[in-house]
Amino acid sequence: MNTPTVLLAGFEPFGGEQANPAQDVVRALDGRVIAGHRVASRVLPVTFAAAAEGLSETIATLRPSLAIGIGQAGGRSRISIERVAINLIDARIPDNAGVQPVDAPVVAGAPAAYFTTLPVKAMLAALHAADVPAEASFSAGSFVCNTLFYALMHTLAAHHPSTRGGFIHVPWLPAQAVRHPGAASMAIATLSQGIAIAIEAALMHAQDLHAAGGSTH
Ligand code: PCA
Repeated sequence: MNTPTVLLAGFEPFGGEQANPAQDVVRALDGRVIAGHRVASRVLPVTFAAAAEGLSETIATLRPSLAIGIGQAGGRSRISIERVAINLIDARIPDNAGVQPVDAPVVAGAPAAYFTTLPVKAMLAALHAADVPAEASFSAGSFVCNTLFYALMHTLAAHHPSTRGGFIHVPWLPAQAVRHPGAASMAIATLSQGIAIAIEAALMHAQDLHAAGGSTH
């Protein structure tokens, strides 16, 4: 029998940056076996047109147990597990193809939002137990990451209800934060360890923990 799979999709650099921690971390974990599942990584272009292209085919081929997108959220200080994907694009900057949609849907006529199907609280507990800074987030923004997250959850809901999916935003790398005084960063070793722990916790918890969370933002 084939080893079950976890699909991990991370983005190329964008917005004038030379690196993207999301690209580095998915490459670092490609092929890694976590809780009996092999990680299959993909690096995605930061464009509205292509980010979700081929997503349904990849999922139909790999039939992953989990599908997780990873993106850079410059300025955030912790690994941020996203809870909600919204059906809205409102681009603060142009994407890597120079396209900057304003107030457009990701999928016309589709639901306003989807919740992640990852066990967020269990993943946070595992990360904190390993001393990795992590938080839950209620907004993945309205740029390309949210578009991928929404397209992923829409595809899973329609065609692959047994595959759980979600999105994780990550801080800048230290080399990027050098040019952003005052901004937090996370070293690639901590980030790789953290994403591996998050995947393991998701695989080990079919049900999420009942633990208080929430925030004022
Ligand atoms: N972060 C961007 C898009 C690509 C990435 O890594 C975002 O948060 O939308």
